[in-house]
Amino acid sequence: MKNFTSVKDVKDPGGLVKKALEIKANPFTPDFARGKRAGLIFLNPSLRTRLSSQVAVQNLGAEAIVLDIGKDGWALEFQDGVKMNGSKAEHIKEAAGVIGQYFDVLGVRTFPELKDRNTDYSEQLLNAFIKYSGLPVVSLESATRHPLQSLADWMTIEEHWKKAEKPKVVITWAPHVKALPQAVPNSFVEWMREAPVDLTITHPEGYELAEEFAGGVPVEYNQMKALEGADFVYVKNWSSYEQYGQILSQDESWSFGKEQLAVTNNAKIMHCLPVRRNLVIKDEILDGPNAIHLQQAKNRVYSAQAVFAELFR
Ligand code: AN0
Ligand code: CP
Repeated sequence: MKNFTSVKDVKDPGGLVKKALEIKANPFTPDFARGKRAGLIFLNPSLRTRLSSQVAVQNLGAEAIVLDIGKDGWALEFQDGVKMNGSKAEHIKEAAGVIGQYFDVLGVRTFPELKDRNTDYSEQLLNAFIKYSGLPVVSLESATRHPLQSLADWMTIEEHWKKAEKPKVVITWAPHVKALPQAVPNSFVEWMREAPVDLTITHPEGYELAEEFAGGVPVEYNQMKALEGADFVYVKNWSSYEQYGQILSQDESWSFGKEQLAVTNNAKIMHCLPVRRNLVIKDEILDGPNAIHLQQAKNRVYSAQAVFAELFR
């Protein structure tokens, strides 16, 4: 594995899930990557990714250094060939070029702007870090994907499912007050297509995910119908891909509560976090026995550890 930016970077995704579960059983291997360094660069906020990546790197015996480049770094120019007489102080060629001198592996978090779809879906920022740092790069959530999250999600499903038949997994849109990226649902769908599960997507019309992620996966526009018999429900808001970055609905009948849970097969309820309580998911679910969001968050350590272990080699 050269970089970790998508499920496509991984030869055997199911094997990586197994590896991460093995690491969870025995997480402390301080001699594994002693003397190695990871740089973790954040252009956007983070709680889980930031902390779990640092814990993961330390569990491997390596060191992690975090830079909130969006807050503490120089403002970065990503366009080629421009005269830099505006507000941007440093070009990505130098910034990433320098970062490349200091570390063995680089992690980058960069959200989409949700203004121009082509710019976001070209992964301009992530690709610039890959190109100019020359390092193996781990996506800490990019414009279109969040693969460390999806790997932890798959681990969590695997831990909770012991039957021979495939579980029914439903990803449902839920309302939100802000326009959020499609990265988490894109990525969850991209990984679940490789997993032994039956996947259904449900959302109001207009929230279809890009064909490259969701093409061929059944979409049911009636949330209650989609949820019938579900074993796992992944709740997440995202903004429209079609009418790019727009909020098309704030229909609170899609908020996940006990009415929704009642039609499932006593499903486990998942969310990547941060979650807005009583808007996306109701207290009655988050504080109840079906919610497994904290297990997902815990598994972020081991999913990151499995990935950094590969890239430190
Ligand atoms: C981000 C998102 O939806 O992509 C990060 C999730 C891990 N969420 C928010 O901005 C609330
Ligand atoms: N789930 C997740 O990536 O959370 P953070 O944005 O807090 O890192």
